[in-house]
Amino acid sequence: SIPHNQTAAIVHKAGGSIVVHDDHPVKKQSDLAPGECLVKLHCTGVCHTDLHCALDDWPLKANIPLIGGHEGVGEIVAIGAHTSHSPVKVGDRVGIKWLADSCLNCEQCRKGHCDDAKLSGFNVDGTFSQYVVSYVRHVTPIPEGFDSLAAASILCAGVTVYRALKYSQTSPGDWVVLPGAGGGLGHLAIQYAKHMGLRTIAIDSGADKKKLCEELGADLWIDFRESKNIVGDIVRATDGQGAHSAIVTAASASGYQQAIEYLRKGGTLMAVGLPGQATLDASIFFTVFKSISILGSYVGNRQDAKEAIDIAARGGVKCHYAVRKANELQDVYESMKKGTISGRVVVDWRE
Ligand code: 8ID
Ligand code: ZN
Repeated sequence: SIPHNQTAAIVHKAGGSIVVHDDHPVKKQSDLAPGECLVKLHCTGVCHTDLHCALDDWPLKANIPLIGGHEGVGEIVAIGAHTSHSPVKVGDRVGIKWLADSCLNCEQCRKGHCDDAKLSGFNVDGTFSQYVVSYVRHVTPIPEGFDSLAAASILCAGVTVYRALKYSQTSPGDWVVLPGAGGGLGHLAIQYAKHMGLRTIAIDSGADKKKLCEELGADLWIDFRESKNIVGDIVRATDGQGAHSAIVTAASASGYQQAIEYLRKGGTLMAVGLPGQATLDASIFFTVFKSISILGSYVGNRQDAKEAIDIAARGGVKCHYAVRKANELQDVYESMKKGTISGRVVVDWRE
């Protein structure tokens, strides 16, 4: 049966720390609107986006008080009365993504960029709680046999880098540079890139991330704190031509520097990491002269999610994660600020 109260991790003021409460109300089944479902979460990944929202360092503002989290996996325990044509049913295991719901009516929505989007852990409560209200049209079914802890971070980190690689204008055998390669998004980018037949140059810092990137099959590792000449290192590794694409998942502006220099002619910069205040500093001359494409890439659509999940469920990509408890979330944020987390952290709600 569904309890009245639950554990939830809440940020009460912008820039404040996460506080865990045991008495947060669970929405009653009778209060669910048509199209809404209640999901009992198994677990949730922790994305750097959650940290940006808690720190309030973006130009767009999250709802405060905030329940963050947008990489949830759990079981549907209730569906709102009068929900018609639901693609899912009670008992189904589903994933919760950043895009929680969209209007399906506006021009931007038809094109995949709804103006009235509900975003998990941003303007609607996210997955840092034992139960979350979600939407039957947008939850992502998780294939049988695909472990919840392993699936969680595919729902944001995986989908996002899969989509960015898909639109990176590369072909099998091409070189892709991955600044941020040792983080949550980046370590999955190495694997999806390999899966697509690309050759990878992983850029990040520290012995742990180096080990992880090399184990995941990065063709070249560059420590951005140690290298004297990142552009030179990349150009040398790519037959003097430069890389075909860069997928920047660094959470800082520094990860974007030099990309125009180390891309070859016709290369593509995919902007993914979201420092809130920085601007892109690119040489206009060389962007034109080298016919460089600069593209922003924002999560992925429901089809991208299905494709990214299917590849991971078949074992083509594996999230490297450490399991932590809800009351450790503030610690996790401190480590994320320092950049000391290799891969992902997943909070297990079943413990
Ligand atoms: O839809 C989107 N575009 C989307 C989706 C999900 C997340 C964007 N994001 C954004 C997040 O908001 C965040 O800004 O992507 C960024 C990375 O998220 P993450 O992978 O969850 O963060 P992380 O695990 O902390 O990894 C970031 C890595 O970047 C490295 C760090 O060492 C860390 O491993 N890094 C930094 I900071 N500066 C670097 C640099 N100059 C760098 N790596 C290379 N060069
Ligand atoms: Zn995310």
